[in-house]
Amino acid sequence: MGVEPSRAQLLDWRLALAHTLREQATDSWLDSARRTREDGLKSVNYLSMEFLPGRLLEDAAINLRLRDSVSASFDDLGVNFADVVAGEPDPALGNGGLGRLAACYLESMATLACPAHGYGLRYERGLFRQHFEDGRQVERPDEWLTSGDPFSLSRPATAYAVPFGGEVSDDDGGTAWRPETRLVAAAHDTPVIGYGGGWVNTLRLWSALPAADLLDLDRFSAGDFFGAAETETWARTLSRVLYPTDTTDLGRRLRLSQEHFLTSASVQDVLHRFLETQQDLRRLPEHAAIQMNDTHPALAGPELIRLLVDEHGVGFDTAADLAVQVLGYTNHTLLPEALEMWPVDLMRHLLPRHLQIIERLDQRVHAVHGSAADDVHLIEHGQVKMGELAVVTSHRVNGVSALHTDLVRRNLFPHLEALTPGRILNVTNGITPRRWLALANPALADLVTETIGPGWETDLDRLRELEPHAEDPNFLEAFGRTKHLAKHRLATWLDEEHGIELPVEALLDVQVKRLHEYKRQLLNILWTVSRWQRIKADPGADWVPRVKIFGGKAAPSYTAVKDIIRLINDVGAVINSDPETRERLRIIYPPNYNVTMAEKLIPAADLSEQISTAGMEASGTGNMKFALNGALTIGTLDGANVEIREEVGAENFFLFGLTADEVLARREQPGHARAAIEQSQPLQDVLQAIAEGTFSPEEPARYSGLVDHLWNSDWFLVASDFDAYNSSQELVDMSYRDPLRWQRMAVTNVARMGSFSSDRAVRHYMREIWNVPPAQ
Ligand code: 26W
Repeated sequence: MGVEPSRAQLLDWRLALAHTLREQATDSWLDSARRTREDGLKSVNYLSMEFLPGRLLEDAAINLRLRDSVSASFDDLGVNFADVVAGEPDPALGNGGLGRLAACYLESMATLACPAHGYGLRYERGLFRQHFEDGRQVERPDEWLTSGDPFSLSRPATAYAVPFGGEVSDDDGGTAWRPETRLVAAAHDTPVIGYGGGWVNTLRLWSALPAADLLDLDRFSAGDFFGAAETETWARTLSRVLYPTDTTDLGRRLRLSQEHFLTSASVQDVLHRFLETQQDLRRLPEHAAIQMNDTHPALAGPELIRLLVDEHGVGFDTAADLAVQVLGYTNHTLLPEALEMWPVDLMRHLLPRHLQIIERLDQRVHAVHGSAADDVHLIEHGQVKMGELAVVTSHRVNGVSALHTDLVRRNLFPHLEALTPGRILNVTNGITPRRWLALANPALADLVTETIGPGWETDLDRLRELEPHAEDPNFLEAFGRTKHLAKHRLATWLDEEHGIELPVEALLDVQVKRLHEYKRQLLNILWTVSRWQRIKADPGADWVPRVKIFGGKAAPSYTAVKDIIRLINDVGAVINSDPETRERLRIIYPPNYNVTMAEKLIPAADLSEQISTAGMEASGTGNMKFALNGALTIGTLDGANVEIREEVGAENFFLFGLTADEVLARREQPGHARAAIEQSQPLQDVLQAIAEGTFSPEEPARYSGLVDHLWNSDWFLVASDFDAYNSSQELVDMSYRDPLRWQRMAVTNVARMGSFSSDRAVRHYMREIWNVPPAQ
């Protein structure tokens, strides 16, 4: 860094650490790439519009097995390792579950020595920074690159031209696409270090640059300076910002351009790397697998076909068959508003050649399957259906939990399932135990190693060996101490970062995830008001002190949940300042929930809130992180909750609520919400208080719309599940009053989380989808 150690600032030490760790990883990084090339190993290409890697340096030190020596070295230098890594930005290049899953999977692929590239966009601005003003969410830009990106390398020699717009013409020489413009995709590589450092893969993020010759000199010399720079401006805009929504398909031209930019640059790079060692394109499926992380990269099919046909002279049918063999598609949501559909006109304007290919694929499905495919349409009502396109161009389609995959088969793609039975399979999500236990919860990680020995980090099923210790009071004592330590670490962090005081002796009841009506943060805050009212009604009772911790961002345009954020903060303002109750009930909502905050919050939690309307949370992965860190779950039979409960045992899980089928039935009942409210006095009392402005005295009617909506609509069945949720919460209190019982349940949860390792999930993909043999 060209800095005197004696004069170095924390930032200098952090940049120096990044370069030092990257250097430590470089030999394996080069060796992994060489072995893949020279041994002709098949490699995986994971295409995702989102990656949420979190801070990289401490994780890299752990995976290089250098954490202790790095912190010791800093001690020798009189520098605090924790302060050095605390300054590292948390690249928010994703919205939530989908982006974090991609990061866990990349780390597991490297740990399993599965040759792989992650492909994404290097947004200059990640997901907005969340602030609260007067209890309301305010979004601020996230300039994560200002303090540099020292762990990655820009690859000026690796760049591809990505065409947009223009015309396609058919002549006897075949089809020619004359694009209106081209943008340049420039590569930035970040090493993905496997645990142990023996294998290192690459996360390649593209940023958009104007093609050199794009400054329109004619328009420039004609004085039309803006016109001249238009394409340049557009280029800079393309990889400027991540779309901050994780449920609504906004159908914006820029979003489609970003998706095309990602898939085209990535597929071109996959073909380029293949042709480095191979000639016969028909052998591509033996050397490359491409996984589409939801429909956002679903243009990968048409793009691969385009390149094979237009640039490599392969026949259309051969190209289409090759694409199916190479591609896999993972679906992460059933929400209708999240299923991407692109207007045919927009596709024709931006990607005329791709539209042509999609139309031909649609014809081909009908030619091949005849009337059996009558209900299959890649284009319908003037919209290109990206889900159907992804399925038709993939040899395997998977859901992300057993329940979700069943619903994908039955409700989302029943006609496609019928066409090709067995194409849709389940691969339940997973999480990496390196970041979510070894890094986030060192005290518990050390206790596990002391108790069952090392090695669990890459063989998580070994946690089962903890189970017998659940009967040992000394072990339970030690286990309890790790939770207490995590609570104190959180208290220090909340105080330093947010000036928030945390009562560490209380039951920490945590709900952290994106704000969405189906995740039912509303049910949680309504129950909290009810608990407050009951404490005030009976202050002498033996209430279990609780802290309700919320965390999560709302998509900027999602007003309904922005009201819920405000309600949580408004209720918090009243309850936290109520002398009668504040020692027994508190609400904490630190702004700007992200991977780093999750690493602080999750190890400290006693109770994990996984309370979505059954059938709507595809899987969840936070649920797994909490259980792995010894929190007990209160939840519905939704997503991976179902499988977590099967693993940990019904007696170690606080279940409540309607099942997915009961939800569908209840929605059919007119006035189901009113009926549920009228049956629940506690809920009526809560809605009464909110409606009359108890938490918004300066604007009593602030939440009247929200309350009306509950009485008259309640699509997410908050009212119908309220009493069951309340009874389950009382069971939680009862269990918590018996610390040994609670600890036993908590230890059993930890011991039974082995199958939710992302190593298990990636091995499943390697075997059933990517057909990549485990590395020697
Ligand atoms: C088009 C806008 C958009 C952007 C992102 C639509 C949908 C998404 C994602 C698919 C939403 C998402 O993150 N889904 C979550 O994926 C996780 C990983 O599989 C699951 O665990 C969560 O249940 C699911 O909500």
